[in-house]
Amino acid sequence: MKTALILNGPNLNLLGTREPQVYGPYTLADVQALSQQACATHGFALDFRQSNHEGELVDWIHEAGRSQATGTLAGVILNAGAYTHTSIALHDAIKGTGITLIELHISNVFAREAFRQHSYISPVAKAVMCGFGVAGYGLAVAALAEMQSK
Ligand code: CA2
Repeated sequence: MKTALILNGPNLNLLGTREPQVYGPYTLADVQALSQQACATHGFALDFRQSNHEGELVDWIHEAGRSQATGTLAGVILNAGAYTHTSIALHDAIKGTGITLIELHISNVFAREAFRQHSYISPVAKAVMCGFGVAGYGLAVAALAEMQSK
């Protein structure tokens, strides 16, 4: 069974505590539970992580590159949070490892402030999803399953 690695960046541990009009009422634990259900449906093991530290996210992408090389990884779903809009380090890590990666955002970043409308992740992602609320996590797992047969 291959693993879907879901990585969450800064402040996503605060989900459900503020800004429900933007991100919904759900906590990150709720998101993990729905991701677990989607992974069970699609035959993946789930590895679900969150970090507020850019370097830790970079290290996890390197780890994903090694797992992809050994054939144990289905791919990565990354909500890089605000690092999406700032991190050349994450861009370089994704490009350098060549991992299959879906960029995910809970909100529609294109309907928000101008600074959220540029992503350093999109050019090195296989696909980009945003604006589906936390349901996007389940949809991204389904998309990862679809990509396996390609
Ligand atoms: O829409 C998304 O998923 C984002 O990646 C969320 C990031 C934001 O910086 C991106 O532009 C879009 C922010 C996550 C922080 O979420 C919070 C939730 C509740 C309270 C405080 C922060």
